Amino acid sequence: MQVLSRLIGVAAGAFAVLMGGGAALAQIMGQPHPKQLGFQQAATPVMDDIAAFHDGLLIVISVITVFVLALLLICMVRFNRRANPTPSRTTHNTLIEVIWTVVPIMILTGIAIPSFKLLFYQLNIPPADLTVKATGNQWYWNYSYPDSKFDFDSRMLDDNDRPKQKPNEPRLLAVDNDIVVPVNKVVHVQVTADAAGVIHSFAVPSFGIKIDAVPGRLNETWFKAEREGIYYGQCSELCGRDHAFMPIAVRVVSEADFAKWVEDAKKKYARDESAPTAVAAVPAATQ
Ligand SMILES: [Cu+2]
Repeated sequence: MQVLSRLIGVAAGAFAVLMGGGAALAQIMGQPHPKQLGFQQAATPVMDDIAAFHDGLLIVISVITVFVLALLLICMVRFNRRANPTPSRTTHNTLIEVIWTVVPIMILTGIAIPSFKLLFYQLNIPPADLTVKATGNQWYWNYSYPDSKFDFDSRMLDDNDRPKQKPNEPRLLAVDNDIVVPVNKVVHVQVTADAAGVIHSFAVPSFGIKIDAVPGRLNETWFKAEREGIYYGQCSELCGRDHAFMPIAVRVVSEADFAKWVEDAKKKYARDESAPTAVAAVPAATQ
């Protein structure tokens, strides 16, 4: 299954390159495709494991469903009133009862062990190479790089701006300022929401991350993107009017490109420390 979805992903990517002809288009890895089956192509080890676990469960579910269906059909055909006019009065069979208790327990345990392993893998954050803080606002994201001391807003490009600024990027997913991270590095993501705002959710499907952004609370997750490219996600908590229009775009670049971007970003997003902040300038009563 996973191999198949990989092949479909690669084929779709190749098709996109042929049709679009742009290098920038080939870079777009994490987005939905028309007629997509299954998950978006995995870009992190966590998402690889989620996809493998999902595919394994699909096999278990299918076998159980076929087995139960077969039992039902046998009952319907062999034990209906016409085929079996005088039913047996059997009520208990110890061996069968033990089997139908023990086998499901074994199946559930077999599912639970890899499931917990995967949960711990997701939740135990390895030593981080980089920290990014994502703050959900109504209705855009703000990303802060505490190591480099800058932050910036990231807003969706509308139908006027996108064709001008990022024509190769998908509608409703392209943003003005991407999160930029280095490839093959552990990125620690702190997630919260504007204190006066509502709950959002930071989710990037091809990274296998989805975590609530709650006002007054700092949640955290991590990812290690293993391939360069642009990966999209969306706010995944119904957060109000423009919930559908606060996408997330993560650009995974080489380490050298990341260092260059950080230097540029420090200048581009520099703040005048002496200036009053926007929050302080607006009286609370007007909000
Ligand atoms: Cu939201």
